[in-house]
Order: sequence, then structure tokens, then C-alpha cells
Amino acid sequence: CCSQPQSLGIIPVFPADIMVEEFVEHGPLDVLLRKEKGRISVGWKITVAKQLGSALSYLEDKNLVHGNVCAKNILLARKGLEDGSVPFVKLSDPGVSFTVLSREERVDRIPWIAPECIRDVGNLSTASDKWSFGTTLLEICFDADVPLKERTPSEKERFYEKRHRLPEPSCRELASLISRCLNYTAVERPSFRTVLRELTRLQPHHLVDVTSVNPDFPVSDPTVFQKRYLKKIRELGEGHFGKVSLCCYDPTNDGTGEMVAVKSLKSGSSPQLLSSWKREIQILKTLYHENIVKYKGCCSEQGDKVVQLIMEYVPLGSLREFLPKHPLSLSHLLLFAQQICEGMAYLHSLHYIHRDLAARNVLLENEHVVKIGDFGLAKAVPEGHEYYRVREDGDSPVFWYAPECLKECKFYYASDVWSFGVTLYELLTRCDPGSSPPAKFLEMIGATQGQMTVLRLIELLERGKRLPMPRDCPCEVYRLMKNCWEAEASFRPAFPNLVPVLRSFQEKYRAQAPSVFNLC
Ligand code: ACK
Repeated sequence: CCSQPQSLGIIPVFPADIMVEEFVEHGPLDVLLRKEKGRISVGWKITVAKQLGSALSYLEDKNLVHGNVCAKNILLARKGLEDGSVPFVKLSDPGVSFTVLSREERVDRIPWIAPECIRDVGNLSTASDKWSFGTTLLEICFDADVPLKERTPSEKERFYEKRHRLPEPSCRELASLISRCLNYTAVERPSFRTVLRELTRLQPHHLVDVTSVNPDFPVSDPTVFQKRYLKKIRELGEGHFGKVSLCCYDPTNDGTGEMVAVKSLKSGSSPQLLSSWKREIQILKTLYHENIVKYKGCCSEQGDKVVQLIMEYVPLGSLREFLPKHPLSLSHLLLFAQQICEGMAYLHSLHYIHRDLAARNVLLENEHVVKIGDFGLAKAVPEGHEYYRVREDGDSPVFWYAPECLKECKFYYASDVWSFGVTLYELLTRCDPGSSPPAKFLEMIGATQGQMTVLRLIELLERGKRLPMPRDCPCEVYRLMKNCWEAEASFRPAFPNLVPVLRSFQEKYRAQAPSVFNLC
């Protein structure tokens, strides 16, 4: 097909990982659209759309799926911007194979990727190319101003989950064609032959400006929750900023609502608390990981003031509540420990320190998945620093803290590793209240109060004392805890290194003890 770059072969001297393609002189379409913003005619855009439709119709006839249709992958052989000339585009190769994309990478491709491919790469088909074509048409209409580009991964995912619609151009014929391509039901999308026929029928001189957004279809924001549709089911507990409640969000009021966890900010909160609250929301918004609780949106009142943070509801509650009632096998506990490390490694890779890692803040999604669930004390580490210095006196969970946090209010990435060691201890004691870190430390230092507790705790840790080995805990697992409790922060392991160690322990102990996981 003349609208696709010619593949000239594969260089034989190397393993087959270099492909030589024809050179397409004027580069990607998105770059040109951005550069010439506002200066490109409707006729030019329709011509490009038709050429793209023609290339995709060719692939459709051959039963071939492209998998990555977007303006970046359309190359200009001729710009056609001068009077009397026409553009000529070629669809480029899709890049890395679709099947190797991680879920995060697939979510990153929203809104080009078809919704069915988020759930399962196996759903990729010609119908998915039709969705991507619809988004690419929008890109062309709006001069490469991509819808949802400022959105975080969880916001993007939610956009699809809630089946929201992308903005439409004011031109009715084009809007109708795009919206049929962007149909959430894959089989209802039109064939590329139909697309091509309709595009050919469009008369550029009859079209109004395609670059403007149709004001009759304002794009609703799926991350904005209306307070009146939030129905409280029950309270889940008390968080850093106020209550956490289970609510049903049901805007259509027909029983099809979704369960969400709602964190509310205490009324009359201090400016300090307000700024930590805003920080928690900002941090949570940017996170997207299997083992971190997902942000869904906010609910505002009194102007812009965000008073409620809406998160996914993690049904089985925290490990601290769950474990004492449901005895799990050792390998099962180690699986959870590994997942906590995976979530923490991700958090650290984004330069955040959690500062409050503890079993009470780890939530259980189902019998196989835990999620780190509270970011009330999380802080971004400033560029070029290895630690965060606390300025305000927070409600510090002292018994989970490393000596440098207690002594100097300095939080290193390795301070989270210390807290992970304490969390691992909690897991191995199955969160038995009698063996909790506060109970055990207070046994060692005697009953004290306030600042005295912290001073005695520092003294105890400096004498090399640590939490005892939990009952039935293998020595090597206790040794790992103690590694996390090295006095010198730089001697502690890093989260990415803990993951394979915990995986190997798990395999070892899985062979020895059958899972006794029982939710009843
Ligand atoms: O131990 P829990 O049952 O689990 O009680 C605490 C309480 O709210 C205060 O943090 C619970 N909680 C917090 N976030 C969520 C969530 N997203 N889903 C379910 N429960 C949650 C936590």
C-alpha cells in the first residue's frame, strides 16, 4: 500500500533486531500539527484522514492489526502546505510489540488504546485500530492537542472505566464519525471501508472549523464526585486527617453505583494539616501501581476547597484488623511482604518517602493482593537530596521509626526500609496485639510518656536492642528484619533488592507448609 513506509529488509549481520525502512522526509504528523497550529486548512486535514483511512482499510482487508495508530506514527512524505499541493502521509510501524506492554504502559496509551485492550492484550483486533483511528482524527482536528494529556494514569483508567466520552469537534459529520469509532462496544465500530466512504463524502468547503470543540458536549470529569450522590454506608475508621467512610457513589440513583472509600478532612483543620492533606492528594494522584491504593477523585465544596478524597474501596480492610482473625501460612505472609516491597520500590522510584509504613496502613484487596493504603505522611524528596527533613511536629508513629528519624527528624529512603522491617515483624506475629511493636518496646523501656518515650527508645536502639524474633519465625527471615534495622542507614537493603529475597523465601516455605488461608 503506497500509504505505508516500505520495509526494505533486515540487516543480516545482527540478530534480527534492526529493521531498515524508507526515509520519510518530513517526519511525524503530530510535530507538524503542533508547529503549524491554527494554520492548517480543513481540506488538508480531511485529505490526511482519508489517506490514513485508506492505509487502515488495506490492513483490514488483509486481516492485519496495526496496534499503535496515532499521529506520532504517521509520517509526512509531502507536507502539501503550499497552495495547489496536497499532503501525502504514510502510516509507520507500530514500534514494540503490543503483547509485551505492561499494564502501566497500556494505561499510558489512553486515549489511543482501545478500552478492551487495557484489560487484556489478547483483545487487540482491527476493531481496536478503529478506536485508535477515532482518537487520531481528534488529534488531527485539534492540532495534536491530545485529550487527557494532563491526566494521571489512575484518572485515565477511570475515564475508560466510567465510559466517558472524549471532546468532539464542532463539525457534526466528523463528530458523528469519530464518536462511532470511539464506541466502547468494539463490534459496533464502523469498518474502515465505511469510514473511508464517509470521509470521501465530506466536502471540506461545507465544513465549519473542525479545530473547535463542540460546546454542546462538555467533557465531564470522572474524577469530580458530587457530594449529593455519595451515600454513606458505614465508617471504616479514623485516618490522619479525619474519618474514612465506605460510601456508594450512585449519580444515576438506580442501584448501579460503585463502592468507594472516602477520606474526609476534619472541619476547622489547621493550615499545616490542610497542606499535608493537599500533598497526600497530589501524591496519590500520580501513583499507579498494583500494590498501591488507587485514587479515584475528589469532592469539593465551598469553592475550590477539596474536602473529600475518593479512593478505591479495598474490601478486606487493613492487615492489622485482618491477620489476627485469619491465620495465614508463612509463605502467604511472605507474599504480602514481597508486594509491600514492590509498592515501596515504585514509590521510591518516584522520589517519595512514605514515612508511615505499618501493617495498619496495608490494605487487603483479596487473598492474593495487598495495597499500601495511606499516604498522609508521605513526602516528596527534593531533587538532589537523599532525605527529607521534617519541619513540623507530626503525629509520629515512633515505634516504626529508624534512629535517624527519632534523633534528627531526617527521613531517608532507608528509613522506610526500617519501617518495613517492623511491618514484616507485625506480619510474622500475625498482628497479635500482645506482641505489637509498641507493646514489645514498652516492655523493654518501661512505661513512660511523651518525649521521654522517644528518648528511652533512642537509647535502647543505640544499645543495639531490637524487637524479638516472632514465634515460629525462621532465622533467615528474622535476619532479614534485622538487616532492615541496621543502625547505619546505608547498610540497610533497598526495596528492589528485597523483592527477590522474599520471593525465594516464599517458594522455600510454600513447599513446607500448605496455605491455611481461610476467609470464613
Ligand atoms: O483497619 P481498617 O479496617 O482499614 O481501618 C482503617 C481506617 O480506614 C482508617 O485508615 C480503613 N481504610 C482506609 N482506606 C481504606 C480503603 N481504601 N478501603 C478500605 N478501607 C480503608 C483502614
